[in-house]
Amino acid sequence: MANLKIGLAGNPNVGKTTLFNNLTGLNQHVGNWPGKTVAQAKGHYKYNGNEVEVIDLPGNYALSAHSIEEIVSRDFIVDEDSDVIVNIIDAANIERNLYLTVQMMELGANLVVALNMNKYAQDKGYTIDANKLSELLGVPVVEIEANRDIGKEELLKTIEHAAANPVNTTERLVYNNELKEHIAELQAVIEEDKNLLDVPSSWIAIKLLENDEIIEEKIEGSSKRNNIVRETER
Ligand SMILES: Nc1nc2c(ncn2[C@@H]2O[C@H](COP(=O)(O)OP(=O)(O)O)[C@@H](O)[C@H]2O)c(=O)[nH]1
Ligand SMILES: [Mg+2]
Repeated sequence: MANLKIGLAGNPNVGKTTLFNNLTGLNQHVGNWPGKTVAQAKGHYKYNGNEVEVIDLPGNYALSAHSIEEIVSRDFIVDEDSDVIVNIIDAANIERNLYLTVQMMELGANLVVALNMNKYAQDKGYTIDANKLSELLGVPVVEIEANRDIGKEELLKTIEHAAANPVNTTERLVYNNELKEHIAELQAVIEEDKNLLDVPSSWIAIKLLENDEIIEEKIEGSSKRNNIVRETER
């Protein structure tokens, strides 16, 4: 029986499955997500006496629930009692990749960032300061090459440490005071409808301020919709 559970998350084509194969080797099997037509690859590895279950999440650019893959990934982060989400980032496309990272932080995911494709990024003229990135995000950042064993031991150690020392990443996000107040007030109104709270109210509030259509639709069905819309537009 696994005593730790981790998810591999990131944009498409960043090396999630390569890392999954590297970590789990032949100890893996593919099925479907319960009730979904999306393939789910699960595997496990042993490290330092821990049996770690690994789930290769679908590739996403966002987590708004615009596709079944986004819903699967979001639900995994929100509902499954995973210990760590390993966010694989393509170092050559860091800006685009960090959009998803911030979304996972909005959901409070206990993140470890695995910076992949570093060689490729360097060839393109980028140098990424992993320490600085870690400082800015408030989560560990490990440089890896998923198709070789580079950074693997460090990653395994960091995952183990993060599992034992979870970080509430939502608290690491810094908004300016005015926005923070607006989010808090909007959260209070959202929380009046308990039916909405299958995801964190802070996340719903942020999505509403981004005019996210899926979340707006969700609010349409709420008994508190008028108050919520008024507070959003204030
Ligand atoms: N150069 C390089 N290529 C990699 C690395 N990791 C993965 N790739 C390649 O990137 C492509 C996408 O990898 P894949 O694991 O399928 O990405 P996923 O969509 O995130 O699961 C494949 O062609 C991999 O061989 C790496 O560390 N370095
Ligand atoms: Mg893949």
